[in-house]
Amino acid sequence: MSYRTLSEQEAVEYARSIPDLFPQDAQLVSREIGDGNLNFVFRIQDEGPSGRSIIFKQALPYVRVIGDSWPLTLDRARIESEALILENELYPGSVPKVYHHDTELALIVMEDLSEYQIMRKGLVERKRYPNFAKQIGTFLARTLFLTSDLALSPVEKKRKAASFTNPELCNITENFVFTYPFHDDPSNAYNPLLSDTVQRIWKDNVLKLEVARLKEGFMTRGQALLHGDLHTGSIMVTEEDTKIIDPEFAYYGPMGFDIGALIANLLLNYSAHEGHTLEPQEREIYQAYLLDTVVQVWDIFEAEFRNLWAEKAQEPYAKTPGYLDAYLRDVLQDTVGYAGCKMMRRVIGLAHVSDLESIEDPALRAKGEMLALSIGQEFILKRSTIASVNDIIALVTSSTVR
Ligand code: SR1
Ligand code: MG
Repeated sequence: MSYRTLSEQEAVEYARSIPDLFPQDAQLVSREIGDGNLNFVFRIQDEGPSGRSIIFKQALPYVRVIGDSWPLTLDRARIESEALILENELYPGSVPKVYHHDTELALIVMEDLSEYQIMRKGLVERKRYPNFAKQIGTFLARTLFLTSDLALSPVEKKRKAASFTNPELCNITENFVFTYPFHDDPSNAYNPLLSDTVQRIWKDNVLKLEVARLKEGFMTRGQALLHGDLHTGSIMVTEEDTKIIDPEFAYYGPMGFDIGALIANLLLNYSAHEGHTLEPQEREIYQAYLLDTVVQVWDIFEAEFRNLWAEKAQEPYAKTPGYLDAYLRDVLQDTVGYAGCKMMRRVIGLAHVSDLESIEDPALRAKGEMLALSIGQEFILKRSTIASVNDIIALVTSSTVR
């Protein structure tokens, strides 16, 4: 079948055609539930006794949030399905199961995680996830280490990098994360109360030089297979479990980009709490929980990465004294720099986050947004001074609105 976007009814017919997915007498209903920037997402459910449900994710040939003026490759569905399958091999159970992939229709049929919640929504409701740091820290260590030159032969790694070449999705990140928010671009959309601050950022050539260096790293440093868009909207959680979804931006890039994306989004929630109407004590307690989560994520990532290095490193220099420490320090400093860019783009650029957008009063929202911009700038400018995760926390807590 050549490419066409599926209607809800066509999605049902397609689901019936996949062997063993539903019982023969299933009473299937389908609903388009996608609220992301790029794709269609259908939930297809048997209203009969099995009660079974699955997810269809279909890529559109353009950026959904922009429209057909920004065409976008359908190959991202292949990349996403191959990344999910590989991530499940590297850390079983960390991603939804893939049941079927149709290259022509750019369609992935996968496990429905309806008992899970998008983590961003949970954080806006100030929920806590006791196992999250352990699970995501392990996911990061395993997926990054095990796809890098540290664990694979150089030939195998380059073959993987070639099959995950993802130019059009990288181009979105290059523009919407690294370029447009730092220039007066028509795609930007920021709170008018931030106007003076944003104008100052656009004129800050010291900051822009550092963003240019970080962008260059994103474009040229193929260290490991990244998820590529690891914000808290790409993570689904229950109180016990974590699943990572949506790796359509996967490509070979700098490890710190994934860890930085995650930390940025925890800190966007932290910043948003400056603007939410709350008892000061309640705010402080939740912000402390978020900072503690950042520390735990890094600590678990580092501990797992060190274990993997000791057990599985193939690189001949792996036993050279000082190499592991130097490697991790570079990843940490990249993490901080990329976290800074990711925080700033969500305030100035096209794509915002509900952590901040759920604050209705623009003046209160500006408090959170200003803090996010302040932390972001500190991270970008001071990343080379960072030697431990506690240094990151010190930069956050010393950041004030400026
Ligand atoms: C123009 S698309 C904006 C963003 O949506 C995705 O989730 C990525 O973060 C992308 O940058
Ligand atoms: Mg996504």
